[in-house]
Amino acid sequence: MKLYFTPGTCSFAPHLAIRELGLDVELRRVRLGADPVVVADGRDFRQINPLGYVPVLELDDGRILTEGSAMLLHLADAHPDGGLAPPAGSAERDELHRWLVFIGTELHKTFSPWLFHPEYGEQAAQVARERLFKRLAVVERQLDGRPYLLGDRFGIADAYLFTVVDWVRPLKIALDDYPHIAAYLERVRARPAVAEALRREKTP
Ligand SMILES: N[C@@H](CCC(=O)N[C@@H](CS)C(=O)NCC(=O)O)C(=O)O
Repeated sequence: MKLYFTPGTCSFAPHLAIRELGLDVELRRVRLGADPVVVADGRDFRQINPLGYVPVLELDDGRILTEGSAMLLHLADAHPDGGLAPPAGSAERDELHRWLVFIGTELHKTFSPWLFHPEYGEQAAQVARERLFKRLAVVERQLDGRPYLLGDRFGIADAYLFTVVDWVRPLKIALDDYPHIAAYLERVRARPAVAEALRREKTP
């Protein structure tokens, strides 16, 4: 399995799930931009993902998966003993799907591109921040009394939530009004798999 990734981006979510599951993976670093390239060999990354974005997961059978949530579900379902997702057909699984879609559409795509690209202008960033705060309030309520998004157990939704909400750090967004989220980020950050994934991304 190969993971095309860029440090500091949403590709950390499938990477974290891979480390939580203790799987082997070859990391391929991608330099994003107008002409994204695979750093190791200078290949045009659009040959792998025509839209030029990470993450991309290349499976051992040669299949290429794009879309982080699809990768997370694939990883959890291929390794059910890892306990990163509730079984298909359960009410908990419905909740997982709901949260993955919420994180992808309401959080991830509010943070990025609007808060990371100054070229959109301060007005767009302000609208995005207001949108984000309303959505963080929903997460804050969910985390009240729950160590992880779906309850007592870390799962793939947490890999994704941690990855995107931790962008408050580079963006210098204070979490004073969101104490449960702040505690949650530290709880997830303390997991050995996070340290392992960060270490591997420095020296892939
Ligand atoms: N829908 C994709 C979005 C992935 C995405 O937004 N990737 C960002 C990094 S967080 C990226 O590579 N952006 C560069 C670009 O779009 O050119 C997914 O959920 O996997």
